[in-house]
Amino acid sequence: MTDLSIKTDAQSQDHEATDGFQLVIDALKLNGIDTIFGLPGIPITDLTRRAQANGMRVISFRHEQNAGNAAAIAGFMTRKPGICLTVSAPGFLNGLTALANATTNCFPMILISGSSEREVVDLQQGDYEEMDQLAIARPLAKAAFRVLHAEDIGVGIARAIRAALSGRPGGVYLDLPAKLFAQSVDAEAGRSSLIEVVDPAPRQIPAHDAVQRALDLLRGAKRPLIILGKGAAYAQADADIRALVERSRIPYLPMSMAKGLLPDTHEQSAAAARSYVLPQADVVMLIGARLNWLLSHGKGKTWGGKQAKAWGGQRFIQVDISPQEADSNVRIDAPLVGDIGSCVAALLAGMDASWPRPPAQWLAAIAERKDKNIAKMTETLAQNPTPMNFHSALNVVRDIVRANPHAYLVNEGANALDFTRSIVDMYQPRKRLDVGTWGVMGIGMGFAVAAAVVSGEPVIAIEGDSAFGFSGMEVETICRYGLPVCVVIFNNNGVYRGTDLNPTGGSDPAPTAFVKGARYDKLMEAFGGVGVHATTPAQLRAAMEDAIRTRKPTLVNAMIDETAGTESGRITSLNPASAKKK
Ligand code: OXT
Ligand code: ADP
Ligand code: MG
Repeated sequence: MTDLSIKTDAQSQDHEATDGFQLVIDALKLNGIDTIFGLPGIPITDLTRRAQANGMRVISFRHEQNAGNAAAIAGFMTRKPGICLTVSAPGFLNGLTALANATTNCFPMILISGSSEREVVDLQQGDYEEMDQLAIARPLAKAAFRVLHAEDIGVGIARAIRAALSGRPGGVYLDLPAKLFAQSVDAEAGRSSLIEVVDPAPRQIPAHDAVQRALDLLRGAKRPLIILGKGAAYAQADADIRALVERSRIPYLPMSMAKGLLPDTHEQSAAAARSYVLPQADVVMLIGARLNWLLSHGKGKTWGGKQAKAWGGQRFIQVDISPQEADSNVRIDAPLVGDIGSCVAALLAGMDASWPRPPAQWLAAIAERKDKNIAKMTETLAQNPTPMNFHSALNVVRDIVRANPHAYLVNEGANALDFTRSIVDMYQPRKRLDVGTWGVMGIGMGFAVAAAVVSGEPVIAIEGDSAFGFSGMEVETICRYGLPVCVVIFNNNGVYRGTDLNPTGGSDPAPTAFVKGARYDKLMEAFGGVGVHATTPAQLRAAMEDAIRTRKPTLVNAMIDETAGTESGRITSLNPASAKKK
């Protein structure tokens, strides 16, 4: 540790001095971090002001959870940790859900919270916003650190960056007590205490024998399948991943946030035959995807169950940076541990011109299922019922995204999520940002703000009316920063549907029902944005086209048939009541 004694105000006046506020800003900037998502207040108000004065972008939110979600998705988009800055106790807790969600999703972010004085907190003497934040954050973060002395700020930020980015990315908590910010130190000594992190996400080269094992298994497959997950999207190895899929000619299935890694219209995409390929595939190569609930844990009916056992069961290859991921749910026959860029490059190097084409029968069977499903979907999308339903509205969104493949698509809800995922094709990597591993509501406006701020591209947010409510106040933030965000609310008057009634006949509404015909568009108008009430696909199309063309903050209140949704969207089977019925 460099010896930097804390100076009194009088001493500081003698030579050039710096302080904790400045060192935090300098340490972030030195590491190429130019944006802070946060919410000001004691003790970090001046940190936000001075960061802005120092040329950083400071995006100030209305609730810390949304700032945290913005930081997390900025991390996913850029492979630099997104920074969320909050005040102590309540502000910290508001940011914590986003931190835990980032860790769960393997997104790199750093939650920096101001905190109360250690001496008072530890004796529980009732300080302003007293809370032992470090202890609370630790189990929910990949790592958690506290800095007590200004001379350690450089180390603290460096450790946080390394922890967030290296290996499996995740959320990191950095605790900065109020007193730290005002500590004054010699400017030169302060400068030299900062660390520019060298190679924060070191490549992890897979072992040669592990690559060979994976290739051998894949080569012998009769019905091979590749599953691309959001880890593959995060890795930014887009060209090699596409080359691997195309050279091997193996059908692939994109997980939700891996859509667009190859265009969804790619002939090898098996997305439209999902329920056929999962149980039928004999060798499955997972690239940056976990065998968690979204993949039915790699077992049971979705995966062929007893039927698959009869022909020897499925074999798995798993490409992942975490050595502990393999065997978490089922046996992994060929774990390939390393960063996806290096692993995919090594696999490609082992696939020469003699690589066998997957059996024609397998490809033909998939094509048949796929064509059937796509034809069915095309027929449904062509209908124009009154009132508008999810399909007729999404037919419009699908066209708009096809015409604007550079636009980001943020998506949350239940039916609003599930229908959008299967209907709206994505054409470019990392453009679809959604509820992720937890299926969490509330990511919508935070993700939309970050996507627009980080990329400058237009953002379309398709939101269930319930989902929107979790972060809806951030439309003010969208207007304040003049962001090119078009929020489309699929307003079906409630959670899943708008038709539920109170069984007692009492005056309280059913728990899932909202105010009917609510005018969310007025909320956007309140802050100077464009609000549109759309009851037909034509109105929705016009509004979305205008929003993309003008780049004005827009909210389209798209009225959807309140009877159209199903309980929990596509995951009805996870409801305890449905499980009991089975
Ligand atoms: O193969 P089959 O025949 O099966 O068909 C599949 C594909 O082959 C086919 N397909 C295609 N066909 C043709 N063409 C193309 N291109 C094509 N592509 C696919 O379509 C089907 C479906 O394909 P898919 O989607 O790939 O397959 P499937 O089987 O669905 O995949 C399984 C899963 C598990 C991978 C998938 O379903 C998935 O990713 N699911 C994620 C689900 C999820 O995360 N849901 C969100 C959580 S629900 C619930 O928890 C909610 N809450 C509670 C709550 C939460 N979450 N958070 C917090 C903080 N508090 C509370 C709440 C409050 S949702 C919710 C609000 C809901 O109300 P809203 O108003 O917001 O929303 P509405 O419902 O709209 O009212
Ligand atoms: P999905 O929900 O799309 O299936 P998951 O979040 O379950 O994706 O899985 C992502 C996986 O990707 C995690 O197991 C994580 O360890 C892994 N991962 C993330 N980044 C990399 C990387 N650069 N290289 C290798 N694996 C990675
Ligand atoms: Mg709804």
